[in-house]
Amino acid sequence: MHPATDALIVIDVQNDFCPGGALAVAGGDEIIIRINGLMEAFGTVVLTQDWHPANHASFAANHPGATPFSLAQMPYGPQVLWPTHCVQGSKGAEFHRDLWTDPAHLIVRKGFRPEIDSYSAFFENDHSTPTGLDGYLRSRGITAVTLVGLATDYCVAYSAVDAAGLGYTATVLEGAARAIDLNGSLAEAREKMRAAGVRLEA
Ligand code: VGL
Ligand code: ZN
Repeated sequence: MHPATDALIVIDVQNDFCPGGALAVAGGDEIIIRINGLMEAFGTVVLTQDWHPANHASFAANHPGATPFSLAQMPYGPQVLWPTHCVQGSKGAEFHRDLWTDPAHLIVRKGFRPEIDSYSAFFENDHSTPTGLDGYLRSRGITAVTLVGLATDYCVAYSAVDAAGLGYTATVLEGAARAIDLNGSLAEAREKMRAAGVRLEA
């Protein structure tokens, strides 16, 4: 059992990020058994859910002529244009059926504003609009977070870097996460996490 000051944050274990989904991450479903087991060892468990409206600006389909996985310039910086995924209320946005959701104390939905994406569980992609998770954890006396889920190089990494920047001890369990790895994004994300002081463990 981890101390009461530690929280487990399970990032985006949703159908669309698992095999067969719209933005499938290789082996995305392999991590679920381990994540379920981890939940029992933490006094605070938070799940996040990527939750986009159909007109979301991160979808290539909403940029005429753009192909999925190309880059667009947004007011807040470069943004990868993704295949349409995790549309609010769709099957793809649901948690994978094997993920244990009963122990979750809080479910954070993110990416619901049409004009801005949110990889991190703490801040949207402008790096300044808060999701409220920091306030929740802080007011419960949490000082350390362990992050797992999908995808290692996007939502997990962004969340971990923000957690470290906010002063939490942040650990990513890489064996309980899987990456998209688009154009070297995994190596880049690991470098950014290390530089931010995130602990990378197996
Ligand atoms: C994610 C790309 C787009 C993630 C979410 O959960 O890592 N990646 N939306
Ligand atoms: Zn998304």
